[in-house]
Amino acid sequence: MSMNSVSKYSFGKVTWKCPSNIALIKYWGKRGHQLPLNPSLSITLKNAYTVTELAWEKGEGLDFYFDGALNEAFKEKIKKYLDSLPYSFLKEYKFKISSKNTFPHSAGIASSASSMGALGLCLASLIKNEMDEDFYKLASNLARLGSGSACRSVYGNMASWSDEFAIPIKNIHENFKGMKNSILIVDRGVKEVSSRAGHALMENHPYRERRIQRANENYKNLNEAIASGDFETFGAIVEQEALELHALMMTSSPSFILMKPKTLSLIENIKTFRQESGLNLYFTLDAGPNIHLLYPDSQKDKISSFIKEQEVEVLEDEMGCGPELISFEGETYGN
Ligand code: 2P0
Repeated sequence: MSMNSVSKYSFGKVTWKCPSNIALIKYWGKRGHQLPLNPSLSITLKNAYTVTELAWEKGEGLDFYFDGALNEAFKEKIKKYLDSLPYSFLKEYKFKISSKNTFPHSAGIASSASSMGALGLCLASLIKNEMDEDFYKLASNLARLGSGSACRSVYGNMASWSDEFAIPIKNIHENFKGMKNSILIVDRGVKEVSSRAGHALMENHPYRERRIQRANENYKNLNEAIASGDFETFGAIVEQEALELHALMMTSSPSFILMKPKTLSLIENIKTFRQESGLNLYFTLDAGPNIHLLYPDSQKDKISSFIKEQEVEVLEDEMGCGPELISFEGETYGN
């Protein structure tokens, strides 16, 4: 991928819709510049997404609107990000970015994944003029430089990430088509320890090397389960990864705990329900206390009564088909 591409557009605007994603194999810890310690794999969501419009013209400066209002805090973050990108010609543009999410900021859904995914796609539209396979690699790379987990959001269904950009998972058994993701909201509060700080604590973590091995094993076995349609093996690996992520947090120095008592009681209920019903109901956790339930579309009716009994707020989501280009307008030089 050329780092010297120059957009042929002197002014224009582009709008992308990009969903969030939930990791099944967890990215936890970095190497080099925004590269992951271990491979990760995620499901792209459908209902939780960001819509971002990027408008540009010759000049300099940046305005950032979030939910229709100028947002200085986001602007500073995005300015740093744009300045860090290996495309010096971006400095010749004045940008206006307008972004909105379908989900509340503190709902326990990773907003950096969909928002940096959407911005990465917008920038890729400015930099590269053809939406081929390389376009998505470029968008994924740009998203990664903003937030690691975002690089997986530029593809539908499932994606994996181990280097500069994520790639789509090609071989997905039909048992996983339309897989549900119901998010049980345990706590909407702001996390006590950010993911950025959590990643940094992997640097000198006592289980660092074993974690890298384990994630690689889990990654390989999960890919096989996804290809063969083995929902039981899929669920066992996914739950193990979720708990290992939180075990890594608990064994960091300093240690931290993001689960709440309610998280643990819900996990107990899920396990009991699974044993008693024989249904394929599994959970994963993000870097927070909320529970992401995963289950086949074909079992949703029986599982919905279990969910209701938990008496918690629920956000309904499912595996989705990925980002969408909403509009593009560009004027070429000399026009
Ligand atoms: C993931 N998480 O794979 C893991 C699992 C949370 C738990 O990636 O510093 O916001 O922006 O690259 O992507 C959260 O970290 O971190 C995360 P940055 P990010 O989704």
